[in-house]
Amino acid sequence: MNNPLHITLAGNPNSGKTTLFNHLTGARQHVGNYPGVTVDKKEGFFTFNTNSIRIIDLPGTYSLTAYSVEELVARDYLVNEKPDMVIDIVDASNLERNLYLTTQFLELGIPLVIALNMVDVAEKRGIKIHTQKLAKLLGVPVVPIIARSGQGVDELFTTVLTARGERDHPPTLLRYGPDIDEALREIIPRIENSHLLTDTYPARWTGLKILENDEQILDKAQAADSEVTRTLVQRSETLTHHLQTTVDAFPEAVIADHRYGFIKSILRQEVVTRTFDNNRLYTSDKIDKIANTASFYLERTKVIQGNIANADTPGYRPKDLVFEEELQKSMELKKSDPKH
Ligand SMILES: Nc1nc2c(ncn2[C@@H]2O[C@H](COP(=O)(O)OP(=O)(O)OP(=O)(O)O)[C@@H](O)[C@H]2O)c(=O)[nH]1
Ligand SMILES: [Mg+2]
Repeated sequence: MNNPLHITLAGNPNSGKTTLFNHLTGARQHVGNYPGVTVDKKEGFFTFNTNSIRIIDLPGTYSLTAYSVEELVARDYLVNEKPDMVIDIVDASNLERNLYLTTQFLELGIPLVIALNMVDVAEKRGIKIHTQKLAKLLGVPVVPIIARSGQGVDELFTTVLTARGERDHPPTLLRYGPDIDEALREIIPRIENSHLLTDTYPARWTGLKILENDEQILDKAQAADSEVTRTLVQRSETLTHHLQTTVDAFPEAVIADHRYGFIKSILRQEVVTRTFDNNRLYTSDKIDKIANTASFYLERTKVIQGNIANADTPGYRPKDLVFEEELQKSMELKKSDPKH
């Protein structure tokens, strides 16, 4: 018998990954741990139209940085285990925020199908998403589903199998503004020519992560080829210095801004129609906003600890966040209507 097709469910916390996973696998699942960490690894098996499928439920994350163990587990799994297909579970009722992770899957160049979940919730809130338009603009198939009832799940797997059989599509390339794009143009050929981590990561991803000052990638690159890495870090430092003096921001913030810009530019193109007042803050949004705020506390602590711990390290670059601004952004508190 052929090896089962290896499919991975990935997405934001609370987007419905485990609901879909349970719907598909029923009792044919087991829970272990990812190597070396206490993060649950759920694995299960099922058959779809005579295809045996092995499916993994990844931990939920908002991003693919190296800041949390869940993010590291998720991205290490995707690049090391190279699933045949990744299903990105996107919460249709929180599209913009969920697509932030999607942009990073696109950057990672993994084979992707989007399951637009919770369309029932979105519909109740008067949100209609034009899935074909979204698919065309993102360059990946999008299938609406309701994981809780199983609606759309057959179509999702038919799409997954079709997409699996097609030739690789060129990756959707995001732009990050002239300064970062230019730095990438310079460093990507150096990464390719020296085969730096190219067995594991696309050269563009490695380049992006070096510019983002991603500790895990910097350590791996350093161990693989310290000489090439030194020149890449130098280029990254020049970029950081330039962005600090011109726009007072670190490259990772500029990159994040451009990811959101890409998402907004897509959503502006008649992808979403709203029929009700969207100025209400729903419970799940409130919980997520509080969770995001809590993670800023964590981030702030890490920034402080990192700065203290690394202050004597050669090449050390301090990082900072204006906490009040981040808190404000994170909460995005809506002003109440003066008529009320
Ligand atoms: N209405 C509705 N609720 C859903 C749907 N899918 C999932 N849910 C609910 O959403 C909540 C979160 O679902 P989970 O499956 O636990 O989400 P998850 O992505 O596994 O979350 P993490 O493991 O924290 O990353 C649960 O209460 C589900 O019952 C859906 O399509 N419609
Ligand atoms: Mg889960």
